[in-house]
This record gives sequence, C-alpha cells and structure tokens, in this order.
Amino acid sequence: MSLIYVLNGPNLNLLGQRQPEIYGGTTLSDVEDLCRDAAGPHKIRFLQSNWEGQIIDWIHEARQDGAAIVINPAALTHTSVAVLDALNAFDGPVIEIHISQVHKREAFRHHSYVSMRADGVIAGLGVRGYAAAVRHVVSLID
Ligand code: CA2
Repeated sequence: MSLIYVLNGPNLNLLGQRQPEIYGGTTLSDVEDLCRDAAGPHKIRFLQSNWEGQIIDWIHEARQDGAAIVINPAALTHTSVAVLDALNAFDGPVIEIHISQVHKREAFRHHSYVSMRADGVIAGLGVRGYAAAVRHVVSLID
C-alpha cells in the first residue's frame, strides 16, 4: 500500500463557493472523497494551502514517504519556479491537474512552470480530472 500526495494550491479552499461557471459546484471536501475512492487500497494525503512555502514543504515531505504526487498548483502553476524546483527534487510520478481548460482562458494561464516536470497534465475535465489523475498514478504504482 503506497501513499499518494494530492496537493492543492491557493484559493482552492473556495471550490464550490464561488465561480461555479468556471470551477463547478463541487467542494474540495467532495474532491477529497473522489480521490480516496479512486485510490482503492492506496492511502491519500489530501492537502490544500494558500501559502507557496507550505506547498513546497509538502513536496519535500513526499520525497520521504510519497509514491506519487497529483498537484493542482492553482495560480502558482503560472508563477512559481520554486514549486517547479521542489518537484524536480521528487523522484516519483507527478501529474498536474487543472479543473478548468486553462488553454481556453487568459493568455497568462497558458504557461505552466509545473508542466516542465509533470509526467502528465489534465485540464478541463472538471473535478473528475482528479480521479483520472489518481487512477493513473495507481496504475503506475501497482
Ligand atoms: O483550473 C484550475 O484548476 C486552476 O488551477 C485554478 C486556479 C487558476 O489560477 C488556474 O489558472 C487554473 C484558481 C484556483 C482558485 O479556485 C477558486 C475556486 C472557486 C472560487 C474561487 C477560486
């Protein structure tokens, strides 16, 4: 049984409370349930922070005990070389996930630092993208 980190960046705690036309009506707690269902026998550490340094610390933690990382870095996707550097120090599979189809949105959302490390990228599948990402890393781990 392996441990999968599912990391969520800034403002994703507001999921289901604002902008449902972009992000849907599902809460982050519902997303956590989706991920746990998708993980089968594997354990999930499902985490969210509005602080870049906290996300980086969790990526460092995953270096010790994580088999894979699924990450929605939120706005840090487009800004954070520090998150990219932390992910580059992690050896297992990394899947980047976005709820919205970022390439149909503003130009500043089209570039991702995290994609330079991610082994796979999911965008635009809504919160179901999380379950797809978790199922994929489970298939890699098993
Ligand atoms: O589509 C995604 O999942 C994003 O990672 C979400 C980020 C955005 O900056 C990325 O470009 C794409 C924003 C997360 C904020 O989430 C909210 C959810 C509900 C209400 C307000 C913000």
